[in-house]
Amino acid sequence: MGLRTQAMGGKRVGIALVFAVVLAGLVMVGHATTAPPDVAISMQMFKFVAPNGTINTTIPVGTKVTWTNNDPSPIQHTTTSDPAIIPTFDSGPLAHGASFSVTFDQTGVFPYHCSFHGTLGTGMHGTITVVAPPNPTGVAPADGKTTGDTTVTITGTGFQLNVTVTFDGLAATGVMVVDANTITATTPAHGPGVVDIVVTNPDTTTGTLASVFTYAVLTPLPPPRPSVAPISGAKPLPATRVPGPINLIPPNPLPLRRSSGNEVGTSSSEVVTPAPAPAPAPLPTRR
Ligand SMILES: [Cu+2]
Repeated sequence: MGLRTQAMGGKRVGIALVFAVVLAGLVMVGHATTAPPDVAISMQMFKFVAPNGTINTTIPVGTKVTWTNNDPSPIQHTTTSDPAIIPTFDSGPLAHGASFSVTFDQTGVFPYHCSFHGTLGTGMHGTITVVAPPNPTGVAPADGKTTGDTTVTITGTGFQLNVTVTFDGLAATGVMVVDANTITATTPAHGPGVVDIVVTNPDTTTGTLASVFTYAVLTPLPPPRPSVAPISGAKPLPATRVPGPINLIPPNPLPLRRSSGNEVGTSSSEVVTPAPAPAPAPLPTRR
C-alpha cells in the first residue's frame, strides 16, 4: 500500500494544523531518520495552491499531504487522483474547512484534479511528485583540519546532480556527484569540534549525517630553530612545511660552495641553514 488516506472534518483541521506546525519544528532540529514534515495544500479560488505557491509540489517519500477547502461555502471541492495512477485517491466532496490527507510512501508522479472544477491537466488540478531524498551513510576521511580544504568522499543513496553539501551549515566547495551513491567535496573552514553533514538535492530534499565529521586543530609545529652552528649531516626541512624566518631565506641563485658556517644542500629546493649569528649582546641589568 503506497498511499494512506485520511478525511477530516473542518473542526479538527485547526488542531491538526497546529500539531503539524509543532511537528515541523521538531523535524527541523531532528536528523535523517525523522519523518519528513507534513505538506498543506490549500484549495482556494478554484485552484490547488501548494506551499511553493504553484499547483505542483515535490515531496520526499513518506510525506503526509493535507488538502483543505479554503473557499467559502457553499463551494465544494475534491482532490481526486487522475486515472491510471495506482493506487488512486479520492476525497469525495469537501465543504469549506474540510480536509483530506494522503501519505505518499512510494516515489512517482501523482497528478490529480478536482472532480467538480477540473479534469486531467486542465482547470483545477495539480501534481504531487514524490522523490527519494538523499541518504548519506558515510564520509571518509571523517576528520580534517580546522582550516578546511580536506577532500572527502560521501557515500549513500539518492544523490542527484547539483547537490549541495554543508558542514554545520557551511557550504562545501568543489562538490562533485560521481554517481547516485558517491559525492566528493572539499571541506569549509570551521572551528574545532564534531559537526553534521547535510546533503541537499536540487528538489530541496535533504539527508543528514549527524555528528559525523571532526574538525581537529593542527598540531603546532616546533618553534623556529635557534641560530646555532649547523650540525653536520642534518637534513634540511621541506621548505613548504617550515613556517617563519627559514622560509624567508631566498634561494641562492648561484652554485654554492661550502664555506665556514654554511651547510649547503644538494639541490636547489633544499634549505640553506643560516650561518651562526653572533652572540647576542648581554642585556643591560637593572639595579
Ligand atoms: Cu473544485
